[in-house]
Amino acid sequence: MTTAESSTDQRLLASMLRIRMVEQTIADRYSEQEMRCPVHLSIGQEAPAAAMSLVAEPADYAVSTHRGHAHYLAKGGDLSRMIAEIYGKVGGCSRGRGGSMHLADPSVGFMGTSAIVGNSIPVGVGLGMALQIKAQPNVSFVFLGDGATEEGVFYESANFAALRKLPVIFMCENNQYSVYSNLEERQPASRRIVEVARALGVPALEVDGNDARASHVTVANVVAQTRAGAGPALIEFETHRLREHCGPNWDDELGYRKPGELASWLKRDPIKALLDSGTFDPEWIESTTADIRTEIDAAFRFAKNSPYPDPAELAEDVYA
Ligand SMILES: Cc1ncc(C[n+]2csc(CCOP(=O)(O)OP(=O)(O)O)c2C)c(N)n1
Repeated sequence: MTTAESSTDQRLLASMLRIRMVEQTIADRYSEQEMRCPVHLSIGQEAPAAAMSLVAEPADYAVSTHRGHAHYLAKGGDLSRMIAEIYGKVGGCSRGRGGSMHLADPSVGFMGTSAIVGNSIPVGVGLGMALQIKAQPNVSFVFLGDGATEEGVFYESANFAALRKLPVIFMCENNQYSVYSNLEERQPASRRIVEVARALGVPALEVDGNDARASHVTVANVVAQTRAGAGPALIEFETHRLREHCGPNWDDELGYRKPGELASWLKRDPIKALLDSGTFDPEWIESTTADIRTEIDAAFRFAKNSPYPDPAELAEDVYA
């Protein structure tokens, strides 16, 4: 079966499996000490990215955060160049200067990620404005976490997007945590992100962010409306990161999660959930995972074989 003939379920599963296997490989090889930048894995949070991957067009834009591997891959970013970037090599998508938190591939509309929480939000809104000025029927996806909605720049950006009816879709992955602090410790219980967005004039929807099908339907509907001129929207995906905030490990022993919380989210793993609720041909799963494994192995080979940037070029492209 060719990709074009694949069912929606297969495309969602293939996208999530690819993201998961890439990040799992990063986690497995991190202790080799060759990836010398911090990594923020989104293992457990693959569904929103996969949903976007089925809907986004190459001419759409996307920006993301420190936790951006999934979004880069889902928007069509080159895997080999992402791994080389994490290895700090010149073949990386930012020529080895940025590492995991500074991924960009403008050739597929993936315009960047940033380590500064909230920093990429106005960039994504600006990209939406550019699309509107050029009367292009495309959208700008702005991935952000629940923590980023606490930054002032979120309010200014959402307000401006609403005021100008910009084609911007705020993809808020609410994993409840900002590093080690639960949303309950950071915001009044009565305050909901969707309501904050609505109060700013941005229509907002909530969806189970571990349900890939529901996430896909929601993103598809919202994108269709935005392409038709409805203006911005926010989608809040309820989800959970299964690994530590920064790094390859599990961290339940730190005790900041509520007792039993991780275990309950493990049961709701988005890949497991889709596998359990769909009918997938085992041979298709086997060949799909084998293809992904081959692609990942080639990407790590490319990264390892790429040279480090020339120290003489250290000050090039630096703006201060
Ligand atoms: C402006 C700024 N403040 C604080 C930090 C430290 N910091 C890095 S990631 C993070 C948590 C962000 O949480 P969220 O936006 O929900 O994303 P998540 O890590 O959950 O994906 C914080 C506070 C930072 N990098 N930038």
